[in-house]
Amino acid sequence: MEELYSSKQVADILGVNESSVKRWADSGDLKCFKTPGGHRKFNKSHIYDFANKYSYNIPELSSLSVPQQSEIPFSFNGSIEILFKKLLNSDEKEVLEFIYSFYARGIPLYTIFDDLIKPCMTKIGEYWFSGRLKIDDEHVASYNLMKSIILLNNKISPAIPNGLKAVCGCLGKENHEIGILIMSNVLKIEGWNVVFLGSNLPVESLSRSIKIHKPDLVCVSTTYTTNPKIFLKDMEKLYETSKKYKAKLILGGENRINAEESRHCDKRTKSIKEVYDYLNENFPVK
Ligand code: B12
Repeated sequence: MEELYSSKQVADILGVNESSVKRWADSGDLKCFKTPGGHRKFNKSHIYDFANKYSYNIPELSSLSVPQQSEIPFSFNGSIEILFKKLLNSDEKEVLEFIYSFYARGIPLYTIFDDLIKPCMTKIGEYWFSGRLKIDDEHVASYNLMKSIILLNNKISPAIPNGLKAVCGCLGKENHEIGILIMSNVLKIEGWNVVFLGSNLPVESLSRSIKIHKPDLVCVSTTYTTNPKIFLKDMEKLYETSKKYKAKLILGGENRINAEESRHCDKRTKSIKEVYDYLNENFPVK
């Protein structure tokens, strides 16, 4: 009997996220069969045709074993250094081409955001802190990055709308908005309807947005807090509002406040990879 592969298995073979496989299958780029229950199933020629057309380097598929995603994580080697220079010395189009080149080679978006962009910006922060970069350099880099992240969404065709809605923003006096921009773009690519509120939001405004839009998911990003007590109080209020409107609340970002922060949300994470896993579990694609 012909061996058929699930979306998850094909994702492991190609080294991409399962939702990308479902999106390509739905757009017809990756051929598949549908079971009577609506599940996508792939045979070897579906997978080989797609891999050849889009230059994915995949192992030979033996009939007995389905290869799992490589144990060895992808390494960006000198790419962080190259991106660092591009962010400071070139424009958003060059930055976009550079970032996109990894996506085109099949590197998952979450890996690009967590393991290339985030460490590169950390390096910019270290250079600023030690005086090797000035504030204007940091601003050039931040805006080049933000513009390229927005442009990236135009290059990646989003999944068919999944009927889910998210509200994304930063609480209080938070100016760091790149994390939440990334999060909202990831959701859009996954087919979500996203209300993007940006930085510096009073808790009342975020709560108001929840009441108006009645989202399934609320995402908040935190990097720097002038007053942790106020921040925690705001998170507590926001969590109450989210629960009242039956939305899940995710708090992301590098800020280390204290152990209490994870009590006022459904998920506390510092990575995009983790959020994919959380979304797959809590909002499975039909
Ligand atoms: C760019 C930058 C700025 C820019 C921000 C521009 C903008 N529009 O966003 C500007 C110039 C405004 C700025 C201002 C300040 N900054 Co600043 N800034 C940075 C820098 C260099 C990069 C931050 C960044 O964008 N990183 C890249 C993103 C992608 O990373 P990320 O946010 O962590 O997001 C990742 C994950 O955390 C996660 N994630 C994030 N959010 C979310 C949300 C959800 C829902 C999920 C699931 C995941 C998720 O996904 C992302 C991908 O992995 C950092 C350096 C660093 N180490 O981070 C300093 C840094 C954060 N800044 C710092 C400081 C001190 C400041 C200022 C106080 C400086 C000043 N004296 O004015 C102000 C604070 C302003 C304020 N009230 O917020 C310090 C903070 C130290 C601390 N924690 O106490 C840092 C660490 C620099 C340093 N080395 O000292 N900054």
